[in-house]
Amino acid sequence: GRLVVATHNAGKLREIDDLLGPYGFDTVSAGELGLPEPEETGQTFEENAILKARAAAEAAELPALSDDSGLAVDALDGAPGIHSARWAGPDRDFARAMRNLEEELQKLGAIAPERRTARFVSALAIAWPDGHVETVRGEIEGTLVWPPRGEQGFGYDPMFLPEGHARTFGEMSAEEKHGGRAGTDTPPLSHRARAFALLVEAHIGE
Ligand code: ITT
Repeated sequence: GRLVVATHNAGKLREIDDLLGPYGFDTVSAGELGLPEPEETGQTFEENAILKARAAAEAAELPALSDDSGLAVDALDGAPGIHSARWAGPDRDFARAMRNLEEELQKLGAIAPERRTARFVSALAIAWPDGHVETVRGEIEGTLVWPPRGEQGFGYDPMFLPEGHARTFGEMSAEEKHGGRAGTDTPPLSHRARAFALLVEAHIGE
């Protein structure tokens, strides 16, 4: 059936469309529908994901899938976390956001990889026009490198080296960042792909 992908972030939209590919949804983005961006007033990834999915489902009168995500840095007590997009300013300048992040780490003397641990978090929410909503969460652990490496992906990807891997998300193709498809023997890799696998298991099915 028809499904609204409730995001205005082009990088995310590409990944979600990829991940949804095998399930035969007829997707339309919040941007294409001209839906407004609700204010993200929640205190958690899940609360913000729910706000976005519900707003889109009600406005479009269709089921809607949203993602609220971010980078939680241990040395910064979980910052930027739910504020990850806002750290990039109104013009969404992630080169600057990454420089700011590195400056904060330098101030703390966080040079050794053990002091530069972080995780990406993705909360996905799927909401129906009647207000019913389900959420799942995926996470991936890694360390932050400097300087950033790679031109692929989006946001903080060039700084994020996933645990057990030699290349940053910025150096990985979309396929490699996703890892295995839901239902295959290879496990999902990225926070978003991991959350998506849980969503498929619990709420989309095959
Ligand atoms: P929507 O709310 O319209 O979906 P947004 O960019 O405002 O778009 P968020 O509030 O969830 O979305 O912010 C998440 C930010 O975290 C995003 O802008 C990226 O900077 C970062 N982020 C999330 N997932 C990421 C990923 O897979 N790779 C790199 N950065 C990521």
